Amino acid sequence: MIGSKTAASLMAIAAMVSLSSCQTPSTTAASRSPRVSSSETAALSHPNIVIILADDMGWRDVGYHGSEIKTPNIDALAAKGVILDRYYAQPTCSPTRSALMTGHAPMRLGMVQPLSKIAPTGLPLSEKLLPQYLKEANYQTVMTGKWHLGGRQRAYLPNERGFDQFYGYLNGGIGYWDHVHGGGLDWQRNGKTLREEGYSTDLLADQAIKLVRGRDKSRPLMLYAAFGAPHLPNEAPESAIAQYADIKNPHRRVHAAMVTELDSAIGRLVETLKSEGMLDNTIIWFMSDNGGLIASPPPSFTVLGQQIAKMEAAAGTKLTPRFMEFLRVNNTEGGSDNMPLKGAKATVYEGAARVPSFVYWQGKLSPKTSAQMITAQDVLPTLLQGAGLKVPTRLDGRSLWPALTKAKALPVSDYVIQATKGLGQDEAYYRYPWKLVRIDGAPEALYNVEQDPSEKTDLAQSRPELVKTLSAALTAFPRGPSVQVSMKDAILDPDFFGGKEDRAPWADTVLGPPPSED
Ligand SMILES: [Ca+2]
Repeated sequence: MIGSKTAASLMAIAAMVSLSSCQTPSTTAASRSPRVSSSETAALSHPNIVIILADDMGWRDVGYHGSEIKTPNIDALAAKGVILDRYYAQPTCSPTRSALMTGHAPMRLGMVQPLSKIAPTGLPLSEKLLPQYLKEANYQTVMTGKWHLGGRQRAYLPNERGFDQFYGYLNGGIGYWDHVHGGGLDWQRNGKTLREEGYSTDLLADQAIKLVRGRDKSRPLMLYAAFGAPHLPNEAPESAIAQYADIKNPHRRVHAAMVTELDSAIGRLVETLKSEGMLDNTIIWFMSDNGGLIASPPPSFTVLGQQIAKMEAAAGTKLTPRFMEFLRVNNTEGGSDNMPLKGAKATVYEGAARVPSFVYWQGKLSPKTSAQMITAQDVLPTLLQGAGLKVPTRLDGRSLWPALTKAKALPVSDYVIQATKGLGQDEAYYRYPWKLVRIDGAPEALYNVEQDPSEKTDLAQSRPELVKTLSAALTAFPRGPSVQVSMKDAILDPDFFGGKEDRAPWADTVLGPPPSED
């Protein structure tokens, strides 16, 4: 078998992409509905839950982390909420989404890399997902945005996994205007392909707002707003890009515009929650799904040649020009900024996993910055406790809700991350504040990420016993069978984000019985 490790490396090198283009915006503001009294929602048995997920937003992509990017809506909400200064996602999309939805470590589930569009399965069907827990408590469960947990069989789709409503796309990334992923239109509502005009960030916000306004007011609402920004391709309205004319790097300039568009969308959504009288009974959790993508320094021709030869040998096929273009885009067009953290998306350094996040609940959570380490696998149990629901036992994550409500540090589960930026499977193991970094071919490194957030000082030589302990724990960590495709398949049909359609829409090629009529 071609090493899933090497397949993984390509998928992750590849985890992103498309050709940059700048087009005109098409923003449609949804019409306002009459104000609803706050007593209406306060009468609900449990609070509403809104998860706002950004895609590939780096540490210094938000204003409140000192970015040059303007995010006034995000900043205002963060300032009134509990800023999670040590929130950790996974280094790439599908692993983080797996942890969010299940409360389990993605490695246990075999979800260790971004899922290819041609992967036949996805997040194991044996898992119970967050919306399924919430439906048991009479929640309405709606999702807008990017799924990326399985899109080839109906049983893996959001509508089959606990969401009453789904509007968005199944795969890793789409063009912001063409809504295409890997040669197929990837835009749908509840399994039915949609051909809509518009900038995806705006469309997703419009739909989230519509679902909030149209909710059943007698039941609590769970909204999973999984925005696609600021993931590649770098595409934003000209008017948004014009705000950043002073940013010289063209990729950073468009990236900044994409983030500001996302911020505006979040502002509109929060304003809707406010006008609907929901804010005092709604937990809002904002987070990025992984660290930012940054441009890699170009390798020398010698190194590049060696890397290509190694990939081709591992995959058993030549790299195609199309795949080379895919690698070029992913390695050169990232416009994020993770400083002062080391590394970026698809590495196992802090810049890949430590991301912006905060929880806001008007009148219930006092504004503060929390130093509590909290991870993507803790979100499910933490939210369930916050909503007054039973917290399942035997999850990898644990509820850290008391750390949000009180100034109290709680122990966090050991945390494993994995990524495939190189040609092997890189991994890191956190036993906070310690972090063991294992990168294929190199000696294991040890960092104290509390004291050394930039991972400058490798303490492995001075703490050999600790290295041994953490290394054994990492080796012993349960590993589910990978659900990823082979490296050869990934090379022959790369996951371009945006571009021309060369096949049927993804929603039309899902295997299984058709969805019932709305
Ligand atoms: Ca992502």
